[in-house]
Amino acid sequence: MRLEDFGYNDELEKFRNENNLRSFEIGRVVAEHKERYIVRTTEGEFEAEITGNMRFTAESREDFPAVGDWVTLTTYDSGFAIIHTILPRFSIIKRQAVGHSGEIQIIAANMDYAFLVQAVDRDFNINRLERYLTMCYSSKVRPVIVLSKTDLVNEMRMNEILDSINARVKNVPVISVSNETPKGYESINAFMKKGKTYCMLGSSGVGKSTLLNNLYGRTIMRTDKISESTNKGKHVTSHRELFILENGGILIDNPGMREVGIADATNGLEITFNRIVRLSKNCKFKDCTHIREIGCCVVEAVEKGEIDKASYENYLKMEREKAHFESTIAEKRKKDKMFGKMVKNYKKDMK
Ligand SMILES: Nc1nc2c(ncn2[C@@H]2O[C@H](COP(=O)(O)OP(=O)(O)OP(=O)(O)O)[C@@H](O)[C@H]2O)c(=O)[nH]1
Ligand SMILES: [Mg+2]
Ligand SMILES: [Zn+2]
Repeated sequence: MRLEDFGYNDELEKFRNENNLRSFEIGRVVAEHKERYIVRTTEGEFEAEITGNMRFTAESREDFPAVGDWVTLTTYDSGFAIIHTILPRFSIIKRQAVGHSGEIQIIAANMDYAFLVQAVDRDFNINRLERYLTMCYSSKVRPVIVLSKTDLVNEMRMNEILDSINARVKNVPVISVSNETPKGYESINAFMKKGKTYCMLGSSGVGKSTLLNNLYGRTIMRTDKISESTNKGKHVTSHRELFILENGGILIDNPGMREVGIADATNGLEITFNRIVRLSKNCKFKDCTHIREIGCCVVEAVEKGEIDKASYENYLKMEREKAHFESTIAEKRKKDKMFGKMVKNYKKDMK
């Protein structure tokens, strides 16, 4: 295997040369199991750990390798390797982990596209789709909507779903597939490009691993039927892993997500709700909340039916979450700073 087959490109090569990293080997993180990484190089697969220094200087989760990362490493004949540096990422998908305030989870690094997979039988939810879109835009990853299990609904329902997407989502490709028939596979295969990296995001049980297995040509990820009692997926996939498909594309399977929290939504909301944000620039008040102010262009457009009301409500909800997230982060920074000062003063006093 050549590095290019795994998505290696000129920019990475340039960085490697400019930073005198040629003495190390180079590889891509293809899987992660609790701080142990599987890294693919031209020589094969290695089980790797990071250097003590990297662990010691890490300030956040982002300073650790993630699936999709390009890293420099030293490999040993035993199949073991040490990771020295993470090459700069051109994109990184993160989200706020459920239950922990401010805790960030890295989903994947260096993704070109994200397949937002929703099953059309009961999983389809346009509000959630707007959340995934926001996550993609703030991560600099291009979104593609993949509607799965199309064999389970009739044409009328299918058109209803497509119409509801068209009403609220602009400029995002939509691919409909069935893993059973297998309708839509030619579209997916035509869409995927050699050397580009794609990841699948969606709820449990929507058919992500089934799609990966079929595109790969054999069963490499375990799948399971959805629970009869809850009608939901059983969270079968529990880790992230990257594979090269027959069509040349590189695909990452992900565990199903329970919730899509809005973490760092910089620019994300502006792109997803681009019409609303543009209109809001003309509101009478600079700090307009677009709820009940006089001279609010957003409310006016909603009342005139120019903006979908449900989309507007989803926007307000996500804006509130973003504000909340930003204030917890600011609070945390303040505390860290205070702690830093305390340590400094302590050191001074010791002298
Ligand atoms: N009818 C139908 N069933 C499908 C389709 N795709 C997947 N399934 C079934 O749905 C169930 C769940 O599929 P998985 O591929 O395991 O789902 P997943 O998205 O990987 O789920 P997690 O790993 O839990 O996130 C399995 O029983 C599949 O056979 C489809 O297109 N049509
Ligand atoms: Mg799965
Ligand atoms: Zn307004």
